[in-house]
Amino acid sequence: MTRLSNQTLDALAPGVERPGYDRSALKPGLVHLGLGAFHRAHQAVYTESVLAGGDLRWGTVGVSLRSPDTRDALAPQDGLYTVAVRDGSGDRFQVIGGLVRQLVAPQDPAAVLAALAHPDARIVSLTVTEKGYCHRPATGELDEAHPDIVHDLAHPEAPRSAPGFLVEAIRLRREAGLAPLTVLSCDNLPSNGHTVAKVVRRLAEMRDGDLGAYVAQTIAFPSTMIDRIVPATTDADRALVAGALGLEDAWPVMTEPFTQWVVEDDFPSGRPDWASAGVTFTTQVGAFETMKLRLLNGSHSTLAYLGYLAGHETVAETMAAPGFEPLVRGLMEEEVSPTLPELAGFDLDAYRRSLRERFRNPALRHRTWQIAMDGSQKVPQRLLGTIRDRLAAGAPFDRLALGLAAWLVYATGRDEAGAAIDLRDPLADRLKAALGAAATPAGLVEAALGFGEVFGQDLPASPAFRETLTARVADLRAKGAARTVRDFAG
Ligand code: CS2
Repeated sequence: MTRLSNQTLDALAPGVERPGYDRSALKPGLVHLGLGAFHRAHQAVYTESVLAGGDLRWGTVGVSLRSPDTRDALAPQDGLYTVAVRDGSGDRFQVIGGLVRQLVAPQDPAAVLAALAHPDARIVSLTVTEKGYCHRPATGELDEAHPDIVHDLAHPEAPRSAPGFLVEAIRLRREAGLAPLTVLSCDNLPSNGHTVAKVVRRLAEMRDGDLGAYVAQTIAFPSTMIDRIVPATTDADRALVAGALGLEDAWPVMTEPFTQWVVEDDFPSGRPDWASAGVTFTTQVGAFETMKLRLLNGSHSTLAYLGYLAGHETVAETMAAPGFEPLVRGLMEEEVSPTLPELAGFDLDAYRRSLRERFRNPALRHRTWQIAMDGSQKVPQRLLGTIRDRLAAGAPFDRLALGLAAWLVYATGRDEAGAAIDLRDPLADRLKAALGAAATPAGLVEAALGFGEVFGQDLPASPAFRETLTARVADLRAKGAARTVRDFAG
């Protein structure tokens, strides 16, 4: 089958949306670090609509920080790829044209720095996942002993980490007298702008005090809340997209109709008119972020660990199993919502309902295993912050504790039948060794609480926390996840 490319765009099946502007006139105004499916199905779609409106300053140079796979798939397609939007009622296909170049950082760090130091560049955005910030999840401080950070201090001209690239790019632009880049984190972290600012400032300061001061005074780090469910693409998805396009696309992205982007408006060097594409600009990003992390991602992780242990492959399958829907509903309504900051005029009830509907989307195969990845980096902002607030209020948190208990069981690296779990986490080896060796629920909790970078100092010192968590681990060990969830629903 013919491959999607500039040459073959005219052969696309009618009904597939495509770029109507002159791609060769695009300027590289945006550099994106972390060219994964999420970016391609979210920020890139908003930007595409700005390009369609005629402002061609905002082409994107996409950078993969690790693997060449995305570049290898998209380069032969001139950077074109498809976003397939799916739910139970139908599919929509859009070919995105805004990606002007794809770079692979480990192969050519100098090319990445050149893109970041290009006079046309204005914004560097990031979807590098939680672990890409090289911070300590419990405190948000730069992990100064992180091997990539140690490397980047020794070899600042050929960085490996996202903070390393940002600091060197900021230095190069300053030296060349260019407009400062705005750094736009689009990862699921609380106050993601503050988080990235903190690590970048610290790293700059460690290189040179003057550069640290320049970062603190000059660089803007707006916070954002980003939301769209984007499961990993499968071969079946590729076949479906090829059928719809009449052309082969080696790496389309699959997503849901829902999309949301809430951004703090702090772009001293300019930005695309994303508001015209549906982005909300507000000073209240923090409240949106907390709401989304605790309701959506907190429920997602709970469904992922419990669902995986109960033998369910996808989120939709998990939602359909007995007890899960009421568990998630109770988690959101009774345990999470009372901890959320006020958002005037926001219909929280409709939001919670739409989340449950999105989790049930039958057209997306969102694997529990995919969401279960990197628990040590996700659990602090998804579950532990909420638990802290519940503890402070003297309020119950049994469902939150059940989700967390399921992570502990999952992180032992053995499922309920004793089979090995493919545990993906930067702390995987340490977690498996420490948790896998525990013989009792209390021992498992004790071993887990030894991970101070996840639990901090306060939670291990709370008897109520230990007790509730131990009781939920005991439930899972005695009855298994499926029964425990069913019993919880009453
Ligand atoms: C998910 C998120 O994989 C995960 O951890 O919880 O990627 C989730 O799908 C997005 O945050 C939705 O916006």
